[in-house]
Amino acid sequence: QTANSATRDADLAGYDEEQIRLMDEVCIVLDENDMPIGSASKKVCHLMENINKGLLHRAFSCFLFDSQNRLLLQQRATEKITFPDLWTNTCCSHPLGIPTETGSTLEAAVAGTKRAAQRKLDQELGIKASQVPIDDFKFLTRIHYKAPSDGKWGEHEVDYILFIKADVDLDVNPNEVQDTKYVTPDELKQMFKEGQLQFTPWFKLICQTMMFEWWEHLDSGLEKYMNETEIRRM
Ligand code: DMA
Ligand code: MN
Repeated sequence: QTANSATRDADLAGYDEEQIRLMDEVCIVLDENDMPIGSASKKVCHLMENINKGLLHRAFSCFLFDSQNRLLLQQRATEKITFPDLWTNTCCSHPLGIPTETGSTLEAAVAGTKRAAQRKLDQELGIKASQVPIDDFKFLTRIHYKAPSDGKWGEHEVDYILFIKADVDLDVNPNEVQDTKYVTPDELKQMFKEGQLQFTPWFKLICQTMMFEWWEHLDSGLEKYMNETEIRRM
């Protein structure tokens, strides 16, 4: 460990050791137009004191559907430092500040987020890369949003929305995910209506806007929603 690594930091005292270690990951720092302007640790990128000064980073949100078009949801582990215990879409994380996951053209950036999604579907849910081939991911659009978690931590991201249709075998990592559930659109709407479960802010934003329309077009007409160049500001 280096002296300035996240593991030595008072901000992280008391959290899960593995999640503390992951705060050393290198995220891609962006300008408002999603151009990479540098890099910073996951920890630095998720502190509200930095977000409030404008610090913005790149992320992805993956939505995995089975062959019956049911969406796989996950409930985040209690160990997560940001947004613990909340229900959300299949898998979210950040492309890393490494050549294979960074990109300054939209095309290269999309390719990087697909690689990151494949990497994290395995790390969080135990889904092997062979079941989620890179070419099967579909890029829809980018969402720029900001959301506090608990006052100290939060998100401020340009979030790449990726869809993939695949029947997969799960081997859930309990340090990341405490529960999973496949849902139909009606079942998901019912979950929101009942108000018993708590959801992440980005998943709520996406569900309140485009989610159900995209879902309806999963098997026909999704092309018209794909590869949007405009960043949706939410
Ligand atoms: C970060 O997700 C990305 C979005 C879109 C919120 P996360 O907190 O699940 O990232 P990680 O799994 O890397 O901790
Ligand atoms: Mn983030």
